[in-house]
Amino acid sequence: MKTLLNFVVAGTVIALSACGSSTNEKTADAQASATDTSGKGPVESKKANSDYKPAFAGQTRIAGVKSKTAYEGKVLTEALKFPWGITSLPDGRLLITEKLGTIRIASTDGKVSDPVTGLPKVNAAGQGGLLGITIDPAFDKNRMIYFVFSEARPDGNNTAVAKAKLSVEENTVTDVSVIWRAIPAHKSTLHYGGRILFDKTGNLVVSTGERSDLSSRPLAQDLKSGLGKVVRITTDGKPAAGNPFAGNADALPEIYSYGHRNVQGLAWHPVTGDLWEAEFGPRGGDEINRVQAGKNYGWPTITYGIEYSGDKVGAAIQQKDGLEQPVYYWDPVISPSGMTFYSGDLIPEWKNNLFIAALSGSHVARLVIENNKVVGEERLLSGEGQRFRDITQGRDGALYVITEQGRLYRLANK
Ligand SMILES: [Ca+2]
Repeated sequence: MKTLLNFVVAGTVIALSACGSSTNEKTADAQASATDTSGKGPVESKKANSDYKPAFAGQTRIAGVKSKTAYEGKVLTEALKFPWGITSLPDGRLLITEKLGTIRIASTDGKVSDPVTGLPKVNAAGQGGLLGITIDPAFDKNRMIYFVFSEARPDGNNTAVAKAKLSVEENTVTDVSVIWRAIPAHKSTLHYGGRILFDKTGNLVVSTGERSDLSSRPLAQDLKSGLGKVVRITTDGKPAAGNPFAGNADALPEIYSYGHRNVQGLAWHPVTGDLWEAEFGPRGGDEINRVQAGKNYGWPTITYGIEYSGDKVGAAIQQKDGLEQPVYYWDPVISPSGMTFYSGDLIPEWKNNLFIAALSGSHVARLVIENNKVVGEERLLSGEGQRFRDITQGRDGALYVITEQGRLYRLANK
């Protein structure tokens, strides 16, 4: 543990590279923006790991953009311990998971609660632990929360989803039940996926990973496995109605999309209603995808990355009929974890942009998106030296970002 964590700097204001005064833009249209994307080089200047060519112009290293609005990232607290997932409570406070198996509630002025008790035991080895979290749309009435965690099983570990009721006093949870598990369990502590969101129909979408090993990697393509998938389930963990493989005896009916490597980012586009995801590639293959029901996102058959050893992945192909191309990819990687679209009013020029918490990239990526394509990229908070783990839009229209080192930032206009 870092002694730095004991040094609380609540209220510290960190001025960022904001330029100029507030923009005069009144609104940012759904699929169009006033962002100037002309004549600027990409934000990435490092050499790529591979010489693979993108499938279309702009699929990687798009033109850089710079926010015109003066913004700042304010450190609200440094008292969190390896936070992993963040979501808003109805009153605007923030519900935050910590990897080692705790949940805390933070106020937007940086006060952090004691850990909530009663949670199931998590297997926090490697990349595991207590992961993504969301609240019930009717939380005000039922106080139900839903979370993903890595669970030790007799025959290995798996990604599991549980629900529980947060006590009125907010110090404990009751009625805990595990509602879904990604089968099969596997003896690995890597690639659990772990995000969870409600969809408009009141069902849950959950992301998993393929557990990293060469032996489990092909299960991303196996429709009888929950590994390397996005699944859509009811709040009781049953397959949701209308899923693409319903009635197919050769597929798990909870599967929504497949061929994923390790999905730690899920977000709804505020205008189109589409589900978007971010997944970790190998060396040089991080991706953003627009998730459509029943589609195959290619891993490990196609990828823009190479093995960490420098070897090629499989047959070293990047494009194949029937396999979806990523909307965008990074080489070198940024390690995209949690993400959210911005739909707030505080910074109109950010409306409908995608914000991604990057771990190894040590920044928050801002992607300007038009017609389902990335047209501009900016790196925010890149001078902070933090590994960014998750980001959510608060009820006040600001972005709240957590870092592996334990910080909670409020990212908004000055
Ligand atoms: Ca892919």
